[in-house]
Amino acid sequence: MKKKTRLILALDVTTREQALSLALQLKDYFDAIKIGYPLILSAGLGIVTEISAFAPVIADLKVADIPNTNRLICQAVLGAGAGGIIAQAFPGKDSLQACAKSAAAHGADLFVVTEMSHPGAELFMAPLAENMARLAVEVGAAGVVAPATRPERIKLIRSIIGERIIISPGVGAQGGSAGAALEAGADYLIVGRSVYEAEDPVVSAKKVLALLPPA
Ligand code: OMP
Repeated sequence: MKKKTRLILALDVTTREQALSLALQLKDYFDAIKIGYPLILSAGLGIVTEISAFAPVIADLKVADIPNTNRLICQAVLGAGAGGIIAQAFPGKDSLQACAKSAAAHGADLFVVTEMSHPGAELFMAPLAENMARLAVEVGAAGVVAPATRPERIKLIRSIIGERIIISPGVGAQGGSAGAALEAGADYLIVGRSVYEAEDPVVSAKKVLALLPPA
């Protein structure tokens, strides 16, 4: 994933047609397109292959199983063409290592969730976020996911992971500020509904871009 716009599109739509139309219109405004359960379960794994043909795809499957199952999940989606995968750290080091190994075998990037962006994440995830970040470093992940809704947490995670990549959801629909997240240390912002649900998604993407502070 080359850093140009610093934006990642969360493509959480549920038909192949809508996904392809949005991806084609928006690909130049985003450095990658994130595809997760809503789209893959509706349109099939083939959508990963189709979109990967013209844009880098991050598979947001928040992989969180035993090592062997993690390996099978990663193989399926990375084999379909995704260049990145998001996994959870809480199942432990062996589980995360299985994802790291599979990512390395495919030349793909592993991103590890530290603490999620929604309010409920404060209960169980926030107290453990630093451990999750340390585990991401230990397994050699390319980067982590950290919340734009809590920029002070991005700063903390940055102090743990050094130069690794931070991708940060929660801008727009969840109320987070793009400028604050970038200033706190995020490398990329993940943006979904505020763009793909807009009356004109291209205009909305351009607006988000125009409001970003200089790189
Ligand atoms: P919007 O809230 O519509 O901009 O979308 C945010 C996207 O980021 C969705 O695809 C979420 O599933 C994802 N996400 C979060 O919102 N919070 C997190 O903590 C982690 C993710 C993620 O891993 O991408």
